[in-house]
Amino acid sequence: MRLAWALACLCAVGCDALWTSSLVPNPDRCEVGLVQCPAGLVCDSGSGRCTSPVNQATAAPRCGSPWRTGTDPASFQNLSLAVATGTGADLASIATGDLDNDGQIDLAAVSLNTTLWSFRGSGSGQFAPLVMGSGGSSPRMIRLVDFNGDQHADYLLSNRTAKEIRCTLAAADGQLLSTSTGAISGLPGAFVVGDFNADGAPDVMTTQQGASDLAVLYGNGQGELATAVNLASTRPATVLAAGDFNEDGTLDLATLNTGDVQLQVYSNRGSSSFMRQDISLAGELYAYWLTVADFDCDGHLDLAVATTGKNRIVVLYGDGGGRFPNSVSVNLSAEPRELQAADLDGDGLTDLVYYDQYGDLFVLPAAANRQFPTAPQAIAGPKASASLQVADVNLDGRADLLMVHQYLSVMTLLNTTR
Ligand SMILES: [Ca+2]
Ligand SMILES: [Ca+2]
Ligand SMILES: [Ca+2]
Ligand SMILES: [Ca+2]
Repeated sequence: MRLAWALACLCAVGCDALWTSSLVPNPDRCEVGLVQCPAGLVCDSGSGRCTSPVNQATAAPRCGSPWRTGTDPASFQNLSLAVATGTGADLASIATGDLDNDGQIDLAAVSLNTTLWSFRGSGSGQFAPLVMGSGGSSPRMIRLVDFNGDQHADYLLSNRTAKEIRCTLAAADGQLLSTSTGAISGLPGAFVVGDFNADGAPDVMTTQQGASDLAVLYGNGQGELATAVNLASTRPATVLAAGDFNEDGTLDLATLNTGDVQLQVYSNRGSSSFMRQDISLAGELYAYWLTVADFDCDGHLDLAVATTGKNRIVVLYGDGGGRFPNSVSVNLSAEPRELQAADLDGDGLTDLVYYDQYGDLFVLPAAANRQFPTAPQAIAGPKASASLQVADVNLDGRADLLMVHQYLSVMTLLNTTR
């Protein structure tokens, strides 16, 4: 942890560097807990660079140097965290972030009975209870993002029965402070956080069931969200991912609606204007999930889409101009569900991880030249039921996995790849 492996893989990105703390400090280089960043910046553990809190959440994933010492497939150690949710109160969503600003990754979870829990990370992959509070009516999704720029994460929530996005500020010790809400026209489904108007403060892009399909809520940097702006000419969506696909410096959006055979890419033209591009998934039946990363190390963001019916993962390679002219598809053994990207086997290339309709987890390792030479590799252990996340919870430079297990507990899979 102290030396070479202190760099983390977070937010579905690959590690891009391997160095030790003995190197000459570079002003924009950092290591979580070891080399501090200047005031106002935070250490992006994925890249090892000091960055604004907003850009940390949306920085383009990169390919990087290998960190493994052998050639074995990715392997994991199971750690289970029981969460007392109460009868019938399924865990709905989990999120990671540093709530108490101690440099360790903390965990938050919400269940359908309105309860919000947070857990303090020990740095070893274990979590201890930190705070319990209300997540509002029937929480659906939670994310941890610093919404008021005080260097520690706040709670961002959507609910199944309220036409709003909630932001609950956290104190320096993770305790819940004030809650503000941003009104939207329909019920929120998925949302994604990013700086869509490039003012340095994080914003929220959300779906709205039963209303104009997508809306953006601009953050004021103080922990408040402005009333939503409905986007014109959008399509229904169930999964959102953000990235600068045309490399013009503005954050764009990719969406899919589960069951469609196409996805949408929205190029951000500023002033809440987004130009829609429909991308047909030729030869597929139903799109289910998507994630964003640079899978072929050409510096351009790509899209990975999980499809059902024919049960495949389709990787669409971006050209850096907002188009995705080439693709590769991989056959799976069962229907995929949630899909995430990270370098899980430590070879420097960004891999895919997903769970299927049975809850079984698989890693699909990437190789050079857009190859996926092996079939998806099953990860032995408990089954996943929701909210698959990637974070380096023990800060050893290896991307770990977190997920809801049987709607009752949070399963952490520590990456033990050598
Ligand atoms: Ca852009
Ligand atoms: Ca690429
Ligand atoms: Ca890899
Ligand atoms: Ca780790």
